[in-house]
Amino acid sequence: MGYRLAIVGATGNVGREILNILDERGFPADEVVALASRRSQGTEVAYGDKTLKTQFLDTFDFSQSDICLMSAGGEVSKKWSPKIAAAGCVVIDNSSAFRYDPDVPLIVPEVNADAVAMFSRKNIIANPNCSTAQLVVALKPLHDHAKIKRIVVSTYQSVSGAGKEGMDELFKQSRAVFVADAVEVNKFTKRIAFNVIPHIDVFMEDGSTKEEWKVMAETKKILDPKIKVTCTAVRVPVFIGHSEAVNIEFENPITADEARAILREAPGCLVVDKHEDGGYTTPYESAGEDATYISRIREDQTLENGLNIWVVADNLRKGAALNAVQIAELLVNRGLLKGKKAA
Ligand code: 11C
Repeated sequence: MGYRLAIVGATGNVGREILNILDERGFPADEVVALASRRSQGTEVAYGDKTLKTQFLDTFDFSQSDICLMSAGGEVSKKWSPKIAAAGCVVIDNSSAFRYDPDVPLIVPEVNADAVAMFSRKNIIANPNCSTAQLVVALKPLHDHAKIKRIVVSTYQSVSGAGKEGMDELFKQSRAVFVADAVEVNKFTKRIAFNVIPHIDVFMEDGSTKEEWKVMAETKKILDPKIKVTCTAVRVPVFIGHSEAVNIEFENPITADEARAILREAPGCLVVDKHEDGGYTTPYESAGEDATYISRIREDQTLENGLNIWVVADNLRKGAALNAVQIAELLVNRGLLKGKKAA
């Protein structure tokens, strides 16, 4: 028995990765349809050893689909997700359009799988921001053990978080620097090649950026509203893989050795933490991998119960496509799609 899937935004960074992951994990799909805007209609995308020709989103009949994996940006989601959901197709939405809606579950399966049950209120499930997904995978087992009071997060986010245009800009600017050409700035606010930019998404009234706000709001919604979160989000000249330096203050005592042992057993986590040259994970090594890597686990001597950790993951996979596919698997494994259009 399989399911009918529609992938909206199939030609983008995340859409292509969703198709790869569905194939890699052998998702039980009887049909996978790639959908895109009129501009990308007809573009071919790979799904395992098959090639799918993208169809036009606006004329597709979603009443025949079981799950729509939506990754075409907030505006497309706002317009289309409620219509698709009303046609009886469950939407797994990768944009921020519905994440903060109390009637929409925001799911990271390793952390709050049970919250998926409320999806039927709107037939929409939200996928978190990439920097939040990897963060909560690492925090959840530590929170269960020693109760987190406050976290201070600094992110080091790759350019693929800003889509293919972000990757193209880093590539073109790096080449321009090497051939002593003029460096053009289009996608980011300043040159990203051989630089870092402390600004992701729009500015909020209090001086923080929307990306920083998302990390705070989403961590609270997924993990625990009582945790205090402060974040500085920075774009770095890395193609794939977000990194985070996280300072954690706990209610109860926890040693670095205990944290290491807990994280070694935790779902989705992979501890690489040797106190020697190269005994940690960098974003380059995380690209193409599913795990959330945790390194540099150490006690913070300036706090009563404090730890520092370094968290790295492939932002296109755990931060987006993989998490979305894991949500689809959750729906299937819990029998939540039964009685719909399963063939
Ligand atoms: C970035 N985290 O790296 C962003 C991309 O809310 O899903 C994902 C934005 C989002 O630019």
